[in-house]
Amino acid sequence: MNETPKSQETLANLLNETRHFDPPAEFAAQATVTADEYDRAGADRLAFWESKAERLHWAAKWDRTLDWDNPPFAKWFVGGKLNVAYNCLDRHVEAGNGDRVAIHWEGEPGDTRTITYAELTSEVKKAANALTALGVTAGDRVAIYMPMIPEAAMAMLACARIGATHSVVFGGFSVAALSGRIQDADAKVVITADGGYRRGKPSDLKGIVDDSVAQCPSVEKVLVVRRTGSDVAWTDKDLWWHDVVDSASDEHEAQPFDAEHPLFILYTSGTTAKPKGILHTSGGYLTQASYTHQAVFDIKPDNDIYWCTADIGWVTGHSYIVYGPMSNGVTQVMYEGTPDTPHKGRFWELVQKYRITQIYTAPTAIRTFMKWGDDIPAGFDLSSLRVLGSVGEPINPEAWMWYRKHIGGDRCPVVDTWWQTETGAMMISPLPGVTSTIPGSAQTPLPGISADVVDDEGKSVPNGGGGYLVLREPWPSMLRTIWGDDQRFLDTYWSKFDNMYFAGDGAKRDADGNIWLLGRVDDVMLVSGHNISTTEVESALVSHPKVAESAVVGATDPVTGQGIVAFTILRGDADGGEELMTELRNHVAKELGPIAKPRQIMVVPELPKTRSGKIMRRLLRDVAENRSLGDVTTLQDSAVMDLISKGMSSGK
Ligand code: 6R9
Repeated sequence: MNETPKSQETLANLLNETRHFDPPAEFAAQATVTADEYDRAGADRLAFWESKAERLHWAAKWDRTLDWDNPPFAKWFVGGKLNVAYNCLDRHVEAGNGDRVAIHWEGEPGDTRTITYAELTSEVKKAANALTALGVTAGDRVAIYMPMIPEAAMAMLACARIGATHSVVFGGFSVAALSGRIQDADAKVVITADGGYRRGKPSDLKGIVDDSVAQCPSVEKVLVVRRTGSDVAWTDKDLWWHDVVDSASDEHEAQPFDAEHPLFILYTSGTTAKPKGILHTSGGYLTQASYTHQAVFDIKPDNDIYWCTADIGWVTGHSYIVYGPMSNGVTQVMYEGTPDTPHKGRFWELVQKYRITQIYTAPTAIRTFMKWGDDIPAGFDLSSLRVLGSVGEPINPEAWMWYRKHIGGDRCPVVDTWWQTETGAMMISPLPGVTSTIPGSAQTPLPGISADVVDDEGKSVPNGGGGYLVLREPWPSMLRTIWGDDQRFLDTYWSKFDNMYFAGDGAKRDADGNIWLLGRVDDVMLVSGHNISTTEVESALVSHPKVAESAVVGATDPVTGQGIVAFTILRGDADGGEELMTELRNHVAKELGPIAKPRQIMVVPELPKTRSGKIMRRLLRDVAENRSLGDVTTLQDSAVMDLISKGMSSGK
């Protein structure tokens, strides 16, 4: 009972996954990226990344690929100069592709806009001129607090074009979150809108900006896009976007900036502490965002219609709505609203309408679609789809299988992509034309990436072992520091192990060396001396046909140290009586072994999630241990916690 916990002690089940899916022969035959990329990257990693940097336009070539003289402070493509916005816009127009649609935008109420690369270039040039006229110069910070409208991407690209560093704050965050982020970055200008549509209602963005700016003396001007036409209060710092941008000149020559010029700051909230301003720079970031987007989605800009369902306020929106897709010159769909407005088939209606070829979404969305039922996607023509991507959390094997079957028609490769705000771009993922995919595993570091799973001492674990996910070598799109806090950068990521980046995620290797992500190490449970990952117990529950979604936490237990408590959403009309609870507990024991049998299973209507869809287990631990709730400011819907706590106290 009192054995010392070892990170390499693992449960067997996820490693026993025997299902795998080879890329279809026709897909492999036309794939943009082939198996030899791994060989080339393995033979000479820096030469490989140079060849990927060469996919971009450089005004001056670099003279050193990587400067790692002062680790962990990396410099990539040293001496090189480029303009990130030029790479995403003008060069496609100059290559004769100006008439290609850049964005098919769909508003939640059903209004649409179609914007070509030529039009987008011209709008961004105007916005760049307008920002310059407002006194924004290279190196200044600009906060962007916007709904999912094309102007959000235009604002980011206009900043990039003039070398201003953008800090996008998710348009659902509070005054406290927005003002804290504006202050931390000392932003000079805020770009926002009068509102945006979510679930049929206009959101109030401008009011939150007003209250935030009142606490932020650094802000000189606020630029407001008109989206909903709602009445908004007006201050002497405010300017309408349509007044200053529409009248600006559409002539603007992009100046090249240093490869290490700061491109953006993006705040990650972490669990409790002050948000960390993750700093990304230009040349290395764009190189990896662009290459991974092309390789992992098999992008063919002449034919594809790509759709990433993330919000622009998250890193996924930065790298896989703006910089990756636009540097590749592909056509994409951008959607303003929620998946159930006005009906639960909205996503699939969009796939059918635009003949979408690649979709990139999150496990939380996939599990929600599973819960809503197979017949909803079955009512739409999804035959245009070629590749299905997942990001944000470990994807349970059953959710992966559902995605493949009901969305991908058993035809499309599923790519589970592991990465973080800090990594800037994808790090571990199958390649759709190369990898034989396995449900639930992100599998293999991408070419040029050195990921590993290590034990407490930092030694690689053998196949079959588990431990911590680390990155052994610097990568082009790595964070450069935490804005204004180098020491915190060192402490958070580089102090646990020597010369390795600590990602904060637990992971395992299966018998063939495939990597399985097991969730944040803070969430790992310790039951009778055994480390058990929340992900594994959740996946075991989701593999039961009556369970749609589950979140598992360890609650203090006088006998076992921690006891496993599972919060579970049932599928369709399943009834959550005692009998089913016993069946589910036994199901987990059968799948994972008796040690993983939950002490208690609670049926709940919803789970607490962050606004980017990650389960907030910390709050469930508070409920399971009868504590008052900790910080709920990043919660998507705070009413959810009342529902869960009520169910708990009535013993349901
Ligand atoms: C891109 C993004 C990062 C954390 C990361 C991990 C989890 C993301 C995942 C995944 C398992 C995947 N995560 N992708 N876990 N499999 N494919 O989500 O960035 O918001 O910074 O979150 O998300 O725990 O450490 P970010």
